[in-house]
Amino acid sequence: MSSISCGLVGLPNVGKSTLYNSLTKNSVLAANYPFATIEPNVGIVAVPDSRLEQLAELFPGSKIVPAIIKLLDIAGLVKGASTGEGLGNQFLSHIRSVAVIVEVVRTFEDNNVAHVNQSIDPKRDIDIISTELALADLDSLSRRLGQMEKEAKSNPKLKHMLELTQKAYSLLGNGQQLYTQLNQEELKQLADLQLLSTKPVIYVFNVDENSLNNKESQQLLIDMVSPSPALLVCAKLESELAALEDYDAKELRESYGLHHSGLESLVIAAYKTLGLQSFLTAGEKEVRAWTVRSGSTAQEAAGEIHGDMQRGFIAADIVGFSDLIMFGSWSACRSAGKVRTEGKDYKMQDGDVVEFKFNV
Ligand SMILES: Nc1nc2c(ncn2[C@@H]2O[C@H](COP(=O)(O)OP(=O)(O)OP(=O)(O)O)[C@@H](O)[C@H]2O)c(=O)[nH]1
Ligand SMILES: [Mg+2]
Repeated sequence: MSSISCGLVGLPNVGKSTLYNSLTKNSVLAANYPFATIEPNVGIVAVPDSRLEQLAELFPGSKIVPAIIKLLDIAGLVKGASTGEGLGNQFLSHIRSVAVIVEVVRTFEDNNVAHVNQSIDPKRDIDIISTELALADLDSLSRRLGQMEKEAKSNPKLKHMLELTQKAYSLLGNGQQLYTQLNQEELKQLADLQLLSTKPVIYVFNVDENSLNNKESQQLLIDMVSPSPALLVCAKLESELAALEDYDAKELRESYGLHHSGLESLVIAAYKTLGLQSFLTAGEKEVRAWTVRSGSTAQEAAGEIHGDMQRGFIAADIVGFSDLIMFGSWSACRSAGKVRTEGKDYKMQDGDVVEFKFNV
């Protein structure tokens, strides 16, 4: 869980790199992760969380360590990528490594920016990308299926897996997406096959500035991809905002009716899509946010911090974020009876501030 990765995918020239640059530059909280570029196109982005700044005020001198996500700027995909067109298979493998596909779709008009298919048509562009991903998966599935059919004859235990693989193959053949058509259990069983279409997709429509306020056209785009989540951003505006001081950026953003930064919107969507939540730790040294799956237990959460903490888990002292802010310190919360001691099976809640007790 320690770092989830989102891959920016889409046709060439739709604004992926513009968005990537502005999102990674915008990462103000990342001061302690000296905006690490792992490769030229992999960035570490701080998960915006205003609770950390509030907590840091209670612990003067503590440093803020945000949760992070990895963002990959993947080269543009073209029709025929699955058979090796463009950069072809090489970067399909980059997509295999991500937890969420962030598909950037162009709707902005600009005669100075060429469109690979000459016209603005988001539906067509989405279909091209889905088709390429599906073709790549059909290719790997058809190779797997031949082998599985043989193996299943001598090993009846494999029959279920064979049937599921056949089901995936026919869904893809019928133009369906595996992520939206299969249940969680089926997706888990298929995980080893590393299919592209089993990954959740968040659609990011790169719109004109003046469409940011147009609720009607926004709804059409949202409906186009529903039930998948969709965001509307203007990458050009995001890159202008990234160059401004926080206060000025906020003011300009609000003049467009936007209450969240592009990064915040993306992180909110990614957490929701992947079923993630945050818990917090706070002390003299650092205040820090950690990411876990919703429904994680206290013992699993401890493992996020250190394997020893999970293995030697004794208990978790927990105070709600707003109680800690209201009472101002752990000891004041203790005296007020706001600190609960929970055992290993306690289900973590978003915004729990935790001190783990453990044996090594
Ligand atoms: N008008 C306008 N131009 C944009 C916007 N976003 C990106 N562009 C321009 O579109 C061109 C392509 O943008 P990139 O971000 O490089 O596109 P890309 O998707 O990374 O392209 P590839 O890496 O080739 O796949 C650049 O000239 C950008 O300045 C936008 O929101 N509005
Ligand atoms: Mg690019």
